[in-house]
Amino acid sequence: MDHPGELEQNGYVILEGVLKRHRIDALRRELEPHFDRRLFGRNPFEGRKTQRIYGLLSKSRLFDGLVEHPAVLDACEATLGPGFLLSVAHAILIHPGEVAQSLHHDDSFYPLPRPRKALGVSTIWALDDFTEDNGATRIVPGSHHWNGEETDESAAQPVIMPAGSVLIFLGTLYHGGGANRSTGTRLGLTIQYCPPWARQQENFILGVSADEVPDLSPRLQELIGYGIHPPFMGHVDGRHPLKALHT
Ligand SMILES: O=C(O)CCC(=O)C(=O)O
Repeated sequence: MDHPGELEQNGYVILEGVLKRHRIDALRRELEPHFDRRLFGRNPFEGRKTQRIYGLLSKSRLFDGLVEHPAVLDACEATLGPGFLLSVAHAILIHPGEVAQSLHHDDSFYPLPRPRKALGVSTIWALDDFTEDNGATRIVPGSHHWNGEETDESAAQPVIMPAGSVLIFLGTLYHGGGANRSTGTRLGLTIQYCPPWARQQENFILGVSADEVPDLSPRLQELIGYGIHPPFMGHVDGRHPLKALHT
């Protein structure tokens, strides 16, 4: 499948069977103690019946492989160009009774008029089966071309996909969490990327402890911000940030 071409044309692509059962279970186990804190969304956008675990890279190294998944990185490179950055990585557990989240696009905080090129690539990794009833992400195919003044709720479709799938979509595509009318929870991870010159949503330099940075792969170090976007964006006192970290 030509993912970048499909992504550009439809605004999204769904890859099934990317994670095997044992890996899904391991990821779920890492999140359990954090969900046990029973912290819920603080506003309708986060979801009053939704739990979010932010800062995944500061909680476990098991998420690194998802952030660096080659199919996702290829899609990012095609859309955002070389040197793109990780913008945010968090988990979303939608509980029964949650209402649908409002439709939005993830690169909306870059205040540039639409229609325009995407200034982000987002992913939603399904760690549960996403069904019509349990809060599957809703997307509006083709809405990456919208001019930003219309949001047609009736055009939204649920992304039905088995656990282990990943939905990849452009930062310009309208989408939102679904209402959970089932009796179980729906677990997904959202991992998002931005162009190399844009501000990341998460501050990884503070979020990932400096002691842990050497444990990350060189690619992941670069993705979270330990790199230079030519000619000199990201320097520390005129030097590469990794040199500054090691002295
Ligand atoms: O959880 C989902 O399915 C989507 C959530 C989302 O789009 C968001 O919180 O920005």
